[in-house]
Amino acid sequence: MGEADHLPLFESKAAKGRVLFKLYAASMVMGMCLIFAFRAIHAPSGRYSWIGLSMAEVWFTLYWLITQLVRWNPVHHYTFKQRLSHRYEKVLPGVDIFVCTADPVIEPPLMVINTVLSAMAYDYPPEKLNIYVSDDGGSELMFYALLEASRFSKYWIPFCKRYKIEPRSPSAYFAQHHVSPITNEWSSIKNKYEEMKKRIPTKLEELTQELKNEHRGFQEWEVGSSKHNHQAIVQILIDQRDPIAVDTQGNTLPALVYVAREKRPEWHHNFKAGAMNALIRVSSQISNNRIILNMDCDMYSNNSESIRDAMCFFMDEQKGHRIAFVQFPQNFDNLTTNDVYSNSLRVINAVEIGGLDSNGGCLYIGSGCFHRRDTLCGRSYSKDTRFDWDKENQKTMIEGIDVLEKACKILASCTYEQMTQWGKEMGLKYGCAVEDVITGLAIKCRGWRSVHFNPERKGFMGLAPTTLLQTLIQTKRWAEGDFQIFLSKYCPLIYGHGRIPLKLQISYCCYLLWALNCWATLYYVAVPSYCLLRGISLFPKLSSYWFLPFAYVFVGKYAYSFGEFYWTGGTVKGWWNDQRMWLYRRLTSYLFAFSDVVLKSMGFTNTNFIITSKVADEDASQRYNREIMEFGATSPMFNILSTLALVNLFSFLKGVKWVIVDSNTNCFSELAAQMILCGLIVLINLPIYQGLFFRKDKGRMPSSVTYQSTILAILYCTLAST
Ligand SMILES: *[C@@H]1O[C@H](CO)[C@@H](O)[C@H](O)[C@H]1NC(C)=O
Ligand SMILES: CC(=O)N[C@H]1CO[C@H](CO)[C@@H](O)[C@@H]1O
Repeated sequence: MGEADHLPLFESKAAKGRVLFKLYAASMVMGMCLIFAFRAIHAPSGRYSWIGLSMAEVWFTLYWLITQLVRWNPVHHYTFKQRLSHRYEKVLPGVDIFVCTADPVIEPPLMVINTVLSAMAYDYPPEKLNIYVSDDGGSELMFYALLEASRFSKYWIPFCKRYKIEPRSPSAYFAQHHVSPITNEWSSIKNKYEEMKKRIPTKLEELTQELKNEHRGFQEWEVGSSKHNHQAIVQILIDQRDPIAVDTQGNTLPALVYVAREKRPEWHHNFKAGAMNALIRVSSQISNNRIILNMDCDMYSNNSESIRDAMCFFMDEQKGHRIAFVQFPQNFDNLTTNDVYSNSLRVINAVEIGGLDSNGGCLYIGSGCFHRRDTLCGRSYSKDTRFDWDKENQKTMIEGIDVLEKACKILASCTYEQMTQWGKEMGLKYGCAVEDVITGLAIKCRGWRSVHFNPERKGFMGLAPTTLLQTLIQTKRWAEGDFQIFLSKYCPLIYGHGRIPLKLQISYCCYLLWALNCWATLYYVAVPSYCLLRGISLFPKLSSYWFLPFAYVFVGKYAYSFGEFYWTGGTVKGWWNDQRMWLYRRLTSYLFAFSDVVLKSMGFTNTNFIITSKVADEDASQRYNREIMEFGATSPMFNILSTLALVNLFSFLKGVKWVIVDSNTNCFSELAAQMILCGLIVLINLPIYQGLFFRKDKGRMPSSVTYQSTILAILYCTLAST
């Protein structure tokens, strides 16, 4: 063994500039203390709006402190793949890759097979890769598409490896390389891909008997079966024990398995968590690899070396044995330059999750995550835990593909989980909209650590929502699930007590308390404008020294947020859009998430009163690419946003009238802070006024929203002025 054999496989570096950051945070705390002093000293007796505003400020401060904790000391990790391959190339462990899809309409099979192909083409010994696709749509179209993918992979994988092309999702690759950079082999592969695309039917009627005759697997779809009612289907499309499972160069292909777990109307299927657990069991019967990679069907691999990156963490001799999972951030490749819906998760990925990591372990966020199989299945950490990578995997003993498929079908049946710990102590947890977050928390509470790996070149690229409503509803689902966890027995402050560090418990609250943020923000947007109309002052005069801490905290907070955004690669306009979405998420997504959690806990279950239309027509995607905000649907969320935008506009105009027309400068000094606040809210809401009154395209606010919110806003302002 040489000297080099003792060098670690990864290293961690703390972020720079922490001293400056800590000084900044301390000065902000001083500013906030002065604000509370002002609120206490100048409190007019019996004014509820004052008390309310003070409470909102208390909340902002508490939440701000939590967000500082996750920024206190972020870490970044770097891997050494050369060392890994030098030491362990021969004994690299096998990997089971899970791809989950739920609906062949929303998630077209073509997109899913692109993800699958990118996974099959990882730069890793192919005999150690096994791809499992869980199709909760139970769709023959999906099955056919996978069959085509299994054939195309024989050409695609050798092509990728010979020319070291990136990314290895064919559609992403051909979209980025319009002209042949290589040889005429390129054209031949592209033609094969285009032909395959044409062969994959998009409607069930197009799936003829002739096509079905190509694989015996289609017999599994019984007459009358449907998405919600069918038997378990397990089909091994590429069986590595089969001598014909080789690519055009004679190399083994990664295994490919199609799984549609049994669905019956009377059995609850537990969404993605249920699908993942079925895959864990089925894969244990077939390949039983000790590392599991979980990908969403719209998240293709953008870096063929990601598995090796992950192995650098798991196989590190010093620290690897304690790491349960390695999470890659989610990145999106269909964002526009200024990211009008602020979907990039830029600051969360680059700063916050890294901070959680140093506080005791990052979140598991569902996609792009490598797990150890046994930690996912409930194993606890102990000091003596060691992993012996040299030992061969326990491969299945079952001979014969039919027998194996039959054995797997039992594992994917509805009744299998009855009276077991699945969904509780084993696998992903059930009963929560964000099953991933709660599962990751439970793993850490069993003593494990996790790693957030955010390399320069992104590992996984997916699709972000492309309309305002879709974005708000996605955020609502996350906020709702997170808040549910906070109120459940899994609340990190209780469940994590004594199991994970206190700073990690609190860091978790940064996300679990998203929903609660709605009240303080709503108050700050609605009440100062109301008081402005009444001429009631809620902030110190411009000329008073007390104005300074307010100004300092306000400017400090936004200057810092701008710096962070810009430094992580955002644009100026992107930051402004981010601030707008920050506001909209709080006023709608968080509010609805909060109410849904409360209503559900009181026993009202059918509270899904928001319906999304998923159809994105040609016009809509053009507007998206031109960064024009898309409304175009009726939703109570839009009513709230428009009403508040109008209320602030009216108050602001009234304030301007006082100052300019009535030349009431005394009044201006008293109400200046409120006018600035309203003015900023008006500025950030410009797209809403446009959507309400000036736009003619289909993405404008529906006229019913315009009428309702105008009437509501006028009522509110009349109430304030009388
Ligand atoms: C995705 O991978 C390509 C190379 O295939 C790289 O050029 C690009 O920067 C990656 N995308 C991101 C966002 O890192
Ligand atoms: C900028 C960009 O790539 N936008 C695309 C994102 O995805 C939607 C839907 O798939 C496309 O319509 C956009 O063109």
